[in-house]
Amino acid sequence: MRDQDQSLYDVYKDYFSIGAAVNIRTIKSHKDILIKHFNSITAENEMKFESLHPKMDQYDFTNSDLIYHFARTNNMELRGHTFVWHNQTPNWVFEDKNKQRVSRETLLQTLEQHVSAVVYRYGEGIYCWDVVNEAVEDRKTEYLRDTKWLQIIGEDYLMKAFEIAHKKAPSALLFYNDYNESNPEKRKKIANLVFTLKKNGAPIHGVGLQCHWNIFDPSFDDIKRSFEIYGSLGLKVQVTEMDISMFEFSDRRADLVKPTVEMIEKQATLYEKAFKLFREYKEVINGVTLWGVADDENWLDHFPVRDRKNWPLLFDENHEPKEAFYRILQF
Ligand code: HAH
Repeated sequence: MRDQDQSLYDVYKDYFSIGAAVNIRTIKSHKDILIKHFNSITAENEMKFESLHPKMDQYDFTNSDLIYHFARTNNMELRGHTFVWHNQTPNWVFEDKNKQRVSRETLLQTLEQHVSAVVYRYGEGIYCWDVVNEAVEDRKTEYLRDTKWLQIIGEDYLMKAFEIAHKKAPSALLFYNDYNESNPEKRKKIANLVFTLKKNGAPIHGVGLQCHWNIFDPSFDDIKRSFEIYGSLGLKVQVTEMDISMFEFSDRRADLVKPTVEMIEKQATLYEKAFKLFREYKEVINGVTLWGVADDENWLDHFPVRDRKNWPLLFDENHEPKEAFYRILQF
């Protein structure tokens, strides 16, 4: 029988690394849990385009350096998140000084310079990158999300992004990353996208499945089928941003003070079943990352309902292990 004195990443050492999203506060406030239980980290925001490169002629590595040094000091893997995304990317990337849309060549050049500067700074200290994040449209009738990257560069922007990333970071593992990955319609599009990229010779090494789930959705059958599909593409698979919200996505209730016993049990059961499934896919899965450390600080406290508390992670508000933690530790 395992107990909380055991390290989560140590228990999983023959399977995959165990990661957490961190920020400049949690590398201090959650340091003890991170060092004991996690051997990989991802910067929640600090390595996004707007954080690293707020103005054309200005890079800011202050916060990303703190995260990089935390990983190095504690011998942890560091995932890079993210180069090409429709969010948290400053306007100057897409518009010139006169507010005119830049050309395809200019945007590709901007991306190349950005990737080059970031890789020059961190080199092999970042072992993999989410090269493109969330390029697939959620609406059933459309395929690629209508973004400025797509509008300005055209449909080959993903291929170009992977080529640039590979040219500048030849030893990094390169991922396509997305959410709603277990929704049958979207999953078909994501699998098709990465399969086509690979078939066309893109230097893509893996697919990142965000796995932002809740205790009602997706169904475990859909999750299982998704791993069968993604696991058969001939690429590495990573779970990149896992959490299990207590609320269905469209549920806007904001009156819950603490989760019920049933909610905690449902969450623990889903974490348990999911990690059992991940272990079965250990040949293709080379990393599982949670999108946070403990329930006292997590992005779902603000999203999609402002100021609504949520409890999606493995450790509680007092940094104590939750039922879900014990279930994934004991197998
Ligand atoms: C993710 N989007 C992003 O990849 C990550 O960078 C951010 O910090 C948080 C979540 C997920 C997402 C979602 O679950 C629902 C709607 C839009 C985006």
